[in-house]
Amino acid sequence: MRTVLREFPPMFEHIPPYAGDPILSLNEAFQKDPRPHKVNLSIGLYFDEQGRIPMPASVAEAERRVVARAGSRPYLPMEGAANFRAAVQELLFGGSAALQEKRIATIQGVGSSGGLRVGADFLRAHFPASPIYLSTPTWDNHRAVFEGAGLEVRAYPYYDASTGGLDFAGLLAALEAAPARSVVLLHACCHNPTGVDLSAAQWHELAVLLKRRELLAFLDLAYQGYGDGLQEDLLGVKALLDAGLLFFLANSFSKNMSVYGERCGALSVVCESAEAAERVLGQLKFTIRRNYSNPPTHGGQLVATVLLEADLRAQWEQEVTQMRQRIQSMRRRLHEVLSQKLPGRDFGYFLSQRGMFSYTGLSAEQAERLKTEHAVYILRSGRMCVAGLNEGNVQAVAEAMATVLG
Ligand code: KET
Repeated sequence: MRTVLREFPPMFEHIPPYAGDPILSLNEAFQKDPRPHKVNLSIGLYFDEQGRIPMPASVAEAERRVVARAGSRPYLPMEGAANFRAAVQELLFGGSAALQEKRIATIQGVGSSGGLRVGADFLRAHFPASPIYLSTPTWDNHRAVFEGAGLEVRAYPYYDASTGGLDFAGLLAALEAAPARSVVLLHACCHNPTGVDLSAAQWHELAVLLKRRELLAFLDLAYQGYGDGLQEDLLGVKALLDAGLLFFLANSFSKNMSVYGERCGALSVVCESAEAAERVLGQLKFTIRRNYSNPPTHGGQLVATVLLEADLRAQWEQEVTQMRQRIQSMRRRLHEVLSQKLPGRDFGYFLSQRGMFSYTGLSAEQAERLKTEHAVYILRSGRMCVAGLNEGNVQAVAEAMATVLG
């Protein structure tokens, strides 16, 4: 008979508990809330009019085609599937000189989070003295990803609470003072959490500054199509390309194809020459190999099929338009009810902010009251996912907001 010893030499006593992630923890709390009328406006997920996470018809059909064609499953190359990478380059950089001249290194990521992390590891290794500047505020995980990779994280002003708009002068002043070769993280469109974006003229002015000050931009494009359109939302990318800048771009298909759990995204680096792009790609592969070796197959093939097969591409573009327009109509409904309930207050920011999120201006206490008294979940920062609203809940949510604001 073997006796099992129940006395273990302590090994993990020093491991601290995990405080949790502000977005994911709130989403988990929502799942456990038994109240039937609860509304989830916490995490950045697009819900349809019925409150479901949609399966776009284009993606469903792509999946049928992918499964029908699927055979053996060898490892993908470290940099991902060639068709996926080419399709992503065409979507993001189609028609540009950089693409024609083969100056762009693109790897398939594990969501855009994976692309951000691979880029962060690359920067840590090859730009060890460069700090990274993040907007105030930004997606919480930006700090975590870049700090986690060992980069020094600094901040630049972005949101002006007094206007609900952009502090462009503050942004320019901070970047003007940043040391050459600093990295600047920019939301390519639909800024998370504020919904406040740069205009075309502001992108242009920023690009000139980045170039003059020799700063390295790192764009995060997680909401392509949710602002003004798939092409229109590349305004910032195009401004940087036109200015002849070299930059990083992490992009995601989580939201615009509703493939969150498949972890689909990419990282692209625009370089000065085809030869430099080869070397950069090589070092990105090295980073991937020592992290997770190579990406998974399935999600990337869904994305590639939607992007490359003309019928599915056209259908997807329509589906993205519908998602965007539904969010915009929810913005108008929210604005309408709040303006009725609290006359004299200006809720115009709900209309001018773009993408999935609005920065409601609610305090952490007011957000807490929304949750405990009304079963409406928004982040403590006051960020609301407008894409969680529908005709069935928007009136109640707006009234609840008016109550806690009033
Ligand atoms: N960048 C930004 C700006 C972003 O908001 C998210 C996700 C990501 C990257 C990650 O995307 P992915 O491709 O799935 O790795 N944001 C939502 C979900 C989350 O926090 O993970 C959110 O802000 O709610």
